[in-house]
Amino acid sequence: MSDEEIDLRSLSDEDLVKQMHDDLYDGLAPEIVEGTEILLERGWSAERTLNDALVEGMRIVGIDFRDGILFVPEVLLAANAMKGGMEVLRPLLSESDAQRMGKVVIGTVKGDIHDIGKNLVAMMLEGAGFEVIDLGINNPVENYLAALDEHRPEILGMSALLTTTMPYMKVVIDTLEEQGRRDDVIVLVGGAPLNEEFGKAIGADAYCRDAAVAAETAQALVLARRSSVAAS
Ligand code: B1M
Repeated sequence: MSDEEIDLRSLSDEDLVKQMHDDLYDGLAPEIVEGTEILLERGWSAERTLNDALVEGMRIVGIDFRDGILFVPEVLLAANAMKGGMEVLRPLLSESDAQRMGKVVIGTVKGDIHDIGKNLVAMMLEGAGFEVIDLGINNPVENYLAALDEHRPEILGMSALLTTTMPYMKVVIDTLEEQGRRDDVIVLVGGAPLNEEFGKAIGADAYCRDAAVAAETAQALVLARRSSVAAS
């Protein structure tokens, strides 16, 4: 039976998830959308669907990309399929009963065009009660500064997926320091090549391992800042 003929609804949960990994690998967006919808209909949470079906599928793509088995055009198709699934999950991940927490300006740094993880973080922050201003990809420091002036957010979030672009986060933080504006905003950083130590070394307020941690950290740091202002 060819892939086109597989009836996704006839598969068990386990086989459907495996099939979705294959479909993501093959960049089949309509199948990923359908698979995502089926898992939700079967009672899977948005988080489980995201992690087990989509993020895990993209992890497999990443391994073969690294090993030279997949190339940029194929990975772009996989990314497009992943985004299709994320759009199905978006209303669930960003729906919020939480109190309004404030604003976040977020963007991928200069030289870097990866945006899937950043988009997920933006969705989860919305779900945590933040208004999110998404600057997109490839942002020079000027973009961040202009957005801070325009929106006066509580939080600045930066994403980088390349070891060659992650040092640019320090350029942004150093510029804030030089301009005497560093204390105006909580700076959160994330992306696959980063770690806790790097976050500390560049002077960020926190490194966030994933989108859920980013949302929790953003809430915790905003609440802590509010209570310290109230106490002073
Ligand atoms: Co790129 N790429 N890529 N790529 N790509 C990686 C990152 C790589 C690890 C692949 C590999 O070799 N295994 C490798 C980087 C190696 C390195 O520097 N260490 C790499 C490379 C080398 C490249 C190119 C240089 C390839 C080339 O042209 N020769 C090129 C660079 C382009 C550029 O940016 N200038 C390139 C291009 C691309 C595509 C355009 C084809 C595509 C991007 C499409 C898009 O994003 N719209 C792509 C993809 C898809 C990947 C992989 C396969 C998947 C990334 C992804 O979306 N992951 C990736 C391999 C991998 O990471 N396994 C790879 C899923 C996503 C949910 O996870 O982004 O980690 P992630 O986000 C997580 C956390 O990191 C965190 O939360 C997210 C959700 O839980 N997080 C944050 C992320 N940002 C945050 C911000 C925060 C907080 C948390 O702010 C507060």
